[in-house]
Amino acid sequence: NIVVLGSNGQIGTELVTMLRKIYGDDHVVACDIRRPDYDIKNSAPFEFVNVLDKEMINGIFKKYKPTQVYLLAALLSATGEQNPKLAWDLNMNGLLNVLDLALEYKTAKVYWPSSIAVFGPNSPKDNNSQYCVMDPNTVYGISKLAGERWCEYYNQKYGLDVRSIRYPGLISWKAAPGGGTTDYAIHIFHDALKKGSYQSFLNAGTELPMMYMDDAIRGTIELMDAPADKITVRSSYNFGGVSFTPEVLAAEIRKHIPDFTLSYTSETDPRQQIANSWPRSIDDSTAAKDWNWKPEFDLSKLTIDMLNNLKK
Ligand code: VAH
Repeated sequence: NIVVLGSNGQIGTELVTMLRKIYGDDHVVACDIRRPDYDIKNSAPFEFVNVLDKEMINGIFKKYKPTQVYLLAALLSATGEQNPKLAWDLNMNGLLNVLDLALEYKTAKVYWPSSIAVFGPNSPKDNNSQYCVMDPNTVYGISKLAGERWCEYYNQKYGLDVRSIRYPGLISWKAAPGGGTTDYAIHIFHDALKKGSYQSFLNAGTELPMMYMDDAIRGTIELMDAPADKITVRSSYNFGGVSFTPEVLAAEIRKHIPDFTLSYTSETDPRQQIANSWPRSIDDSTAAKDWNWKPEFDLSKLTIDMLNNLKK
């Protein structure tokens, strides 16, 4: 069995769908603190789980004896800044609960997502390598950097096969984003179709690494399927995707919606500070070397796919 904790999130929703395609509905247990209404009639296994409650997670490990566990539950960068203690508690203790139980139940593989948010104001701005200065100044980034250290520790000290990817901003249409700084790159598509215009909370020149969800999900599955001896990074793999600014994204949208207009919020949004602390681009050559990782969606392709699917 495969257990996905945080199955209702932007990533979890699509990861559960993909895992069920591969392993069969009944072998993938979706777990979250609430069940999405579209899912209620679904007969595939769902469990109410709060990852802060170690006893609840223990019950899931005991009941399903999972061979793989994906821990996706977290507060993201923007929401995390509104609730720093809960963000630290959920992101950190949720991970430690799962790492401990995975050891106890001898779970074969654990997956935990990190983020480019582990980089901070003094990190390089371009083509960041796996190992460089990392001084994250959001609770989310701090918890992801600390979490990476714990994942590597449990691998090296106890032999736990835990794997991780530093996702860029993820763009998708199936599930709503969860309070991130990069969510403008999702809202812009909805508004472009609905209103023909969008007001961005990040300013025109804010270049950030992004990735289409299809690539992120495929990369996650490829990493989890890679032979253990190919994995040379036990903190978290850089993923680069495609870097662009709101201005560049708007120009791409205009190729399909010619009179689309982009404006900017007048007062500075707290998410601008967060975005300013992150790099413009990431070097993911280690993932390319270790398991031939290669993203497929460039800006043009992801724009077409988003508009086509949101138009339906
Ligand atoms: C966020 N979407 O904005 C997430 C992600 C790199 C950004 O970690 O917080």
